[in-house]
Amino acid sequence: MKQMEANRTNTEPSFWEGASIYQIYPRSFMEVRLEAEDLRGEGSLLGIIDKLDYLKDLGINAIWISPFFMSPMEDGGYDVSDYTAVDPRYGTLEDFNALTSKAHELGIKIMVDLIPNHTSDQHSWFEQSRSSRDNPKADWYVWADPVYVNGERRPPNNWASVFSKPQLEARKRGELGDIPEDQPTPPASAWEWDGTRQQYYLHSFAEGQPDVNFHNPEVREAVKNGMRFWLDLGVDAFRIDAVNYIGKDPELRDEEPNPDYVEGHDSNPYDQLIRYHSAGYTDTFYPYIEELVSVLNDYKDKDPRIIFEAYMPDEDLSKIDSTAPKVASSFNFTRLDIIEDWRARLHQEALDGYYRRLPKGSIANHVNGNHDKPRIASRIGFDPARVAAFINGTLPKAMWFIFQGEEGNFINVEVPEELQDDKLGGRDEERTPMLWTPGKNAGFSDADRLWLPNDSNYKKVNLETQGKDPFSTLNLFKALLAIRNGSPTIKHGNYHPLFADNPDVLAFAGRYKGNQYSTVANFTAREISTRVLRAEHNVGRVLLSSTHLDCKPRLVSLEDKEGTRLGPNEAIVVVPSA
Ligand code: TEU
Repeated sequence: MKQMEANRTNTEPSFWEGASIYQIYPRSFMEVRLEAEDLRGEGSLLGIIDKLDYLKDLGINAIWISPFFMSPMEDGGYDVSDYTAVDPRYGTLEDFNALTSKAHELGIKIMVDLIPNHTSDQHSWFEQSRSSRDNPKADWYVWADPVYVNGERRPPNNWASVFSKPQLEARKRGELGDIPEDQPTPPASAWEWDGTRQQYYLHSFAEGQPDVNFHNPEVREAVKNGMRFWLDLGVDAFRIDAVNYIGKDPELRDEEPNPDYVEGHDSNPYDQLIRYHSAGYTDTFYPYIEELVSVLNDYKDKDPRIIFEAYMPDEDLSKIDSTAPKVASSFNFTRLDIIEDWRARLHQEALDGYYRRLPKGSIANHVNGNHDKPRIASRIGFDPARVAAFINGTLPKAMWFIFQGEEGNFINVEVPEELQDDKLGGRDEERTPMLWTPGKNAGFSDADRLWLPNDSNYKKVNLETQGKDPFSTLNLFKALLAIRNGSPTIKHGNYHPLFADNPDVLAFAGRYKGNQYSTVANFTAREISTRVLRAEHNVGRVLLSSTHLDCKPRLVSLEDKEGTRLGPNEAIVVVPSA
C-alpha cells in the first residue's frame, strides 16, 4: 500500500475522486471496552475498530471521525481542550493507532476534524491567555476592551454567537426584558467578560469556546502543528470545521443588519446580522486557508485531502474551491439546504449550477446529512430519502459523504428535555446511537443506560434485520457502493445534465473515456413516464433501480415518445445496451 502511494504520479486520479466517505459520530457509533465495568453507554474508538469490517463490506473507502479529542464536551467535542490527546471516554492514542492501521490494511482512509477557529476555555492556551494581559499567550485569543455607554459596560461590537437559538426560549421565559411584540429576538452577544483581564473575549460559538486570534502567526503555526501531529500518525485528510470564522476583520468593525431576516418558528436570531467582518472577511480569510492547505505540501505522497466546512454564499465557496483545487474543496450544502423543497427541477438546477461553478481539477462532493442537521428521512420521508441517496451515490467525479445511519434510512429520535445534551444547538435528535441489531441497546452498547436514548423501534429497524431484506435501504446502499467502486465512469467521469420532459424528473449522465451512464430519478410518489433527451444513446439497460433491487433485466428507451416509465419514487441508472 505504502509503496503504491509513494509511486502515485501526477496524472493518476486522486484516491478521493469517487471516494465514499462515511461520517462517524463517535459518541453514538459503537461501544467496545476492555473491561465490562468501564462501559459508559457511549461509543469508543475500539467500537469503531469493531465495525471496520462492516464498513469495508458496505463498500466505504474512507471514514471521517467527528472529534474524539480531549474535551469537556460543551459542544459535542467541538470544544477541544487538547487536540493532541484522545478523550479518555473514547479510549487512548494506542487505540487510535490500532484503528488507523486496521483501516489502512482494509484500504480505508481516515479523515479527522481540525477545529482551527476556537478551543475549549479549558485548553491550556486559554488558561494562560486569560491569566493576565502580559503572559506569553496573552495575544493568542481575541481580547478587546469594553466600551461604555452612559457609564455602562458594553461589548466592543455587535458580533453575535452562532448559538443564539436559546434566546427564543429565554425571551418566552421573560428573561430578556420587555421586547415589543413586533421586534425580533436579539441574538446572544459573541463576547464574554473576563474579570481577571478586565476585558471581553470573543466566542463565535459557545461561551466555553473562545476564538483563537488567527492574526497571530504563532497561533497559526500552533494550529498547523496540530495538523502535522495527526498526519504523522497516519491520518489522510481533514474536515476543517467552521473555517470561515478564522477570517475576521482585525479592526472588529460592527456587522450590518440583515434586512431579509424574518423571525419564525425555527429561526436563529444570529441570522439578523450579515456576516462580513466577523467571518469570511476577504483580506484575512483567503490567505489563512491557503496557509492551512500549505501544510499538505510536505505530505504529498499520501494523497492528502481537505474539506472545508463553511456556510457561505456560492461566490465565496467558489473562491475557496479555487485555492487549491487538487487537494482542497468546500462542502456542497446547496441541495441539503433546500432538501424539503423536493422538486426535481429545483434540484436539477442546483446540481447543474454546482458542477458548473466548480473550478477545473476540483472534485465535487455531495451530502445528505451530518451531525448538525435533522436526518434526511425525517426531512423528506423514507422513499424520497432513498432517491436522494441514489442521486448522490451515482453522481460522477465526487466524494459521497454518508452520515452514519443513512444506510439504514434512520430517522430523528425525539429526546425528552431532561435527557437532552445539546442545549445550545438542539441537535440531539440526529445524534442518537446506531441501531445495529434487534438485541440489547440495538447492539450499540452493553451498558444499562445510553448517553442519549435510541429509537425505540429498533427491534424492527436495525441493520442486522435489514441485511436479510433484499429490498432494504442497507442493501440499496451496498448495491450503489458496489457499482461506484467498480465503475471508473462514476469515479472519474464528467457530469452532463440531461433534459427530462417531465418536470418531476431529475436526470444526468456521467461520461468518461467513451463510456457513459445516465441516472433518471422520479421525485413523486406516482408512476410516471418521461422522455430523457441529450443522452448519447436511446436504448439502455437498467443497471440498478432504487425500488427494484432484484434488477430483473429491463430495457428502457430514453428518447422514445412514450418515454421511460418510472415507478413511484424510483430512480434508475441506465447504461447503453450492447
Ligand atoms: O458547525 C459550524 C456551523 O456553522 C454551525 O452553525 C452549524 O450550522 C450549526 O451547528 C447548526 O446548528 C461546526 C460543527 O459542525 C458543529 O457541530 C459545531 O457545533 C460548530 O462548528 C462549532 O465548532
